[in-house]
Amino acid sequence: EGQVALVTGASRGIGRAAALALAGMGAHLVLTARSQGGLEETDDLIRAAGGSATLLPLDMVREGDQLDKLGPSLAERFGRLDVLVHAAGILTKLTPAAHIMPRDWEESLAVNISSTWRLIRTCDPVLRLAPAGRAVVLTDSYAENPTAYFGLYSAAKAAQAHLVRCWAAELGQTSLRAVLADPGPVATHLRRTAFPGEDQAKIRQPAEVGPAIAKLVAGSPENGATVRL
Ligand code: NJP
Repeated sequence: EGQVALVTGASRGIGRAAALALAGMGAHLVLTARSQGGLEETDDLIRAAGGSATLLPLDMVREGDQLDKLGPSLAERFGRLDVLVHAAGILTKLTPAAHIMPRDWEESLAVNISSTWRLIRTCDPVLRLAPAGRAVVLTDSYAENPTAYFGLYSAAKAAQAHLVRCWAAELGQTSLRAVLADPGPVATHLRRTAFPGEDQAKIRQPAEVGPAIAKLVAGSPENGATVRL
C-alpha cells in the first residue's frame, strides 16, 4: 500500500499485464510507452479494477532527454520509487546476421540496450529511496541461446542482461534488488513478429505473466538472478 511502480512498455503486452497486476497489489502506477492510446487503454483497465495511474507517453529512444528527467521527477512528485518493471523492448525482424541493415541494428540497440542504460541511470537514485526497491527487467532465453536469424534481438538482449547483472552486483548492501525475468513465449505483438504463423491461443497469455511479475516483486528475489516466470 502506498507503493509507486513505474512500468515501461505499458501500452500493450507484458508491460500492460504487469501494470494491471501491480495495481491489484495497491501500487500507484506510472505508465510509459510511445502510444498515448495504448496507455489510455491500460489506464482504463486499471481504473476499472479500482487502481490509479499516471500516464507518461514517451519515446525512450527519441526523447532520451525526457527519460533522463524521469527519476528526479518521480523523486519530486512521490518521494520514492518502489518498483521498476522494464518491459519495453523490440524485435524488429528475423534476419541473417550478414544481412542486418544499419537502421534495424541501431534501433534494436537503442531500444533494447541504450534505453535500459538510461533507465537505470535515471531511476537508480529514486529506487534507493524506497525501503525495499525492486527492479525487474524482462529478458529472453534468446539472450543466452544464440539462434540462427535472431542476432539482431539476441545480441541486444544479451548485452541488456549483462548490464542488469553488473548493476545488481553494484547494489551490495542496499535494499534495492535488480533481477531479470524470463517469461518464455507469450502471445504479444513482439512474439507475432518473430513467429507470424504461430497459433497464439496455444502459448501463454500476458494475463498469466502479469501476476507472476507482481509475485516476483512482492517476494525476495535473489539480487542479479534470472527468474523464469
Ligand atoms: O512486447 P510488445 P512484449 N519507447 O511488442 C514499447 C520480453 N520477452 O510485451 O511505444 C518506448 O507487446 C511498446 O510501446 P509503444 C521482450 O524482449 C517477450 O512481448 O507504444 N516504448 C510496447 O508497450 C520485451 O523486453 C517474450 O509501441 C517502446 C512494448 O515496448 C518484454 O518481454 C518472450 C519503444 C513492447 O510490447 C515485453 O515484450 C521473452 C520506444 N522506443 C521475453 N519501443 C514474448 N512476448 O514471447 C517499444 O522471453 N516500446
